[in-house]
Amino acid sequence: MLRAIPCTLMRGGTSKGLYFHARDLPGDRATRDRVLLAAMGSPDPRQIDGVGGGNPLTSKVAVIGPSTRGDADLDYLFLQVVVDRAEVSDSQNCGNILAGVGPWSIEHGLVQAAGDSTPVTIHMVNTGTVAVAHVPTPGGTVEYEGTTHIDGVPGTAAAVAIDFLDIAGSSCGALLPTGHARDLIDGVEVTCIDNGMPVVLMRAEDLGKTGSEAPEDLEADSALKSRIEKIRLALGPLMHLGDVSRKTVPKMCLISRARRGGALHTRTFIPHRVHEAIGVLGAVSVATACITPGSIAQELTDVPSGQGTQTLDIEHPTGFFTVQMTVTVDNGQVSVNRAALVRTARKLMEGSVYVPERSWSVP
Ligand code: NQM
Repeated sequence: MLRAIPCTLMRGGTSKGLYFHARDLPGDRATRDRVLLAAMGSPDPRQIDGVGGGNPLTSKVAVIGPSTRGDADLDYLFLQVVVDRAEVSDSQNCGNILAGVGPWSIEHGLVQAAGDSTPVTIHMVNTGTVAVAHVPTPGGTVEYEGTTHIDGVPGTAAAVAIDFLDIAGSSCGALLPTGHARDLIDGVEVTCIDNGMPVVLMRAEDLGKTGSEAPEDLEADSALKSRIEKIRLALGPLMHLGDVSRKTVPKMCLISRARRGGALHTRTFIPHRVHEAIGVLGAVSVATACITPGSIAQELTDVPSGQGTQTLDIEHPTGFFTVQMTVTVDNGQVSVNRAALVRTARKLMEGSVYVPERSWSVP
């Protein structure tokens, strides 16, 4: 017997996943995870028996429900369904899947459209932080089509502008989780930073790379991957993330000087596959590192670290990710009060995902 679960397949930014109403999933976490593994087809590198696309970027889930706090319109829990292991992780947030949450919530009656652009205040449950997404709603309905292009997605769509407020230390408790702007781990100088996403920056050249290698070439380098994983595991506890062997954070970012007029060039391990672009909150953390005194990013960028509003283009394998930040500097301490960026989203399919009835029954 198969059980039908209502959901929507959507592209959010450069990611894709299933969007569920919280009431449609089992309340028990272990059962919920079994159901999501069955829906996506994990564990299996091809996810052939499910709707996942065989890549972390297409094996994602948004669970959306009424807000549990007074300052938000709704709750958004992000779940990463691991492709090749029977694991579902809530250890990270996802700013790309976030781009579809506002449109989905308006279309599913959780938020009323208001004028040509509807602001939706979203409580991001994974990190306890808040984002405001501005959803185009001309004539009171969500508009997905438009003229905005984001790198990593062919064509154009309607812009969803997103503001992040006060996201420093979202998972690690502090912007610089180790207490320093740089650390030496396993002979490699790193900057650990969390402005929305825990990220470890490493100079590509310190690991014998130029920093502009193709993602598949980096993934094929098993010696490099082992070295990076060793550094990641050592930094987990120092970044207050504990044992990260089964977590999808921190992300590991190889940095080098900009090649195309941007602020910095990047290749990001998320953490075992290499991103075809860069994550949203990952990009915000990297942009923040560029203006953080003493970080290894600052010495590789020409971006000045000063007060006010700055726009940084982070270079990645398929283009640029533009982050606008409002910054204050106090006693040499940098604070990003607001980070703003633009994404697009698209509703792809709506209906039910079918899972074996046994995945829903508690063993
Ligand atoms: O950093 C990939 C993505 C992400 C996460 C990852 C993201 C973010 O591109 O906010 O969007 O780093 O796992 O969807």
